[in-house]
Amino acid sequence: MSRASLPRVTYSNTHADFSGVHALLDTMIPQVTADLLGKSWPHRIAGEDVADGVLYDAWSPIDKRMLLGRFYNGGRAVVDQAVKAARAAQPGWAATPWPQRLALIRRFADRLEANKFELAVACLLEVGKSRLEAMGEAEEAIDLVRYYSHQMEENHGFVRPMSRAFANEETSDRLRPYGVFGVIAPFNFPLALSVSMISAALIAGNGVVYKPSEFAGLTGALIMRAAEEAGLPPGLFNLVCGNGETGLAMVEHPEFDGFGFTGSYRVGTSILRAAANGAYNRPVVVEMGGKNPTYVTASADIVRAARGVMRSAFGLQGQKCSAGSKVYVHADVKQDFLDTLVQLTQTIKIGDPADISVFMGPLINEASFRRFETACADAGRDGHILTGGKRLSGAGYDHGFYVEPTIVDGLPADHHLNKEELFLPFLTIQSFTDLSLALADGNAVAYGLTAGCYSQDQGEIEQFLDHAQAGALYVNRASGATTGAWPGIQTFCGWKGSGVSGKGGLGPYYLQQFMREQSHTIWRD
Ligand code: UN1
Repeated sequence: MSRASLPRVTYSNTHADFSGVHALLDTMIPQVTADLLGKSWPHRIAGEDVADGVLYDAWSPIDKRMLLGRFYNGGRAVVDQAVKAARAAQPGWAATPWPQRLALIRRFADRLEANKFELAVACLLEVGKSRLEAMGEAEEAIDLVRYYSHQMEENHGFVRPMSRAFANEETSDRLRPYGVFGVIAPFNFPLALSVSMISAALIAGNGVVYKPSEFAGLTGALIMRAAEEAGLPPGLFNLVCGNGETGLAMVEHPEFDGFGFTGSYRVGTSILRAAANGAYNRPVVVEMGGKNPTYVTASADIVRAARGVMRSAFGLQGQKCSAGSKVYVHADVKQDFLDTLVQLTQTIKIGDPADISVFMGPLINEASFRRFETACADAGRDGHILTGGKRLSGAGYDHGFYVEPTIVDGLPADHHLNKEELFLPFLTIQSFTDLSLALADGNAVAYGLTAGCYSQDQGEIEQFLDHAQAGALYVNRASGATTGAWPGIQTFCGWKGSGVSGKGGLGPYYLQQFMREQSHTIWRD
């Protein structure tokens, strides 16, 4: 089968035949390991390598002896150089008619597509994603660029004629780029979330300085390479690697006109505050965490509910802001649901994600592993661990951060494990008899990203859709209770602590956030 005729992996087409994709991955995984790992990756500024800063080694969470690559922790001087390069290139880009900009951006999507197996394998090795999570993400990144490009076109470049106050007065409304955006991306979806922010900023006519997560520099460098292959003007899009200090140097630099950030609530909030510290407040397009509930009512299809909850709680080891981290189950079906869910969870294969049968790879790092240990200790003390709770050891596990998917019952409703985002394969269970009280409790968290419901009762479904306080709601989805949003299909909008602007990625109002409005009124005698 040719590459082009292989089925595309999305997060939700779980029943498709991916044997051809796996056969190609069987050859790509060793090839990418041999070709790409262990190299030094300098920053890329104005189309040039810049080897500046303290060099650090990045190791794979799959096996800490596997050197992913060497990256430079960028300091203030490098950030300054990158923002100046972007400032120099951006006016020309903004002045380029938007259809021409789109032609180049679409070449970027084509390059991502041509390299998608390499990108997915890099993501698998770097972040420890399963094969299908990694392929799904590569496909999502491609679709994001194409979807936002389509939005630009559908909105005619966001220039529209307005009403006339006088016959000889002509007014138009237009959205214009801000200038240069600093894009700070997370480790968990290093392709899709990076590309989402980068492409939206560029399509809108901005320049970009992009900092991938310090745990995802390799995928970051490959995104940069795809953009260069597409022929984006040098300096318009620059890559600066580094840790939180580098991110801080970006948000403290006065020459950025705005920021795109996806990551934790804590860091997102600090960026919102820092961005207000310059001569004036600057825009920040933020997407932050989640504590996403699923409601399983007495009328639910229990097998479907258990499958959807398992996939959303434990896919990518629970390290998604969309992960389903708490379940409210009706008391009448609680035992049946838990029996099914626990049994299904115990069949999960954990290990090296290069293995075709593995569903859960490792946690990203030691800090996550410590958080898991603390959460399990608290859960054992204050509730009952139904399954999981331990680190895996022995052959294949000792050199990575492998833990068991964990389900906990019996915690008090206001326990911190029911309220805080953990970013771990850790699911808490609460039971209810009154759906309205369950919804009120599910809403009583600082986040509002996604929520799920399993029910065969139309009244219950409507109650869920009317009252759940989250940006993406899913009903009766077997492929995922709270995860699996796709560009142009499900908008990913953070309510409350999960976002700020009330508009989300993947949807029709995202691109506009990288532009500012201007009204042109011209009097013609
Ligand atoms: C994330 O959850 O961190 O909806 C990003 C999903 C994917 C990834 C979202 N589009 O699950």
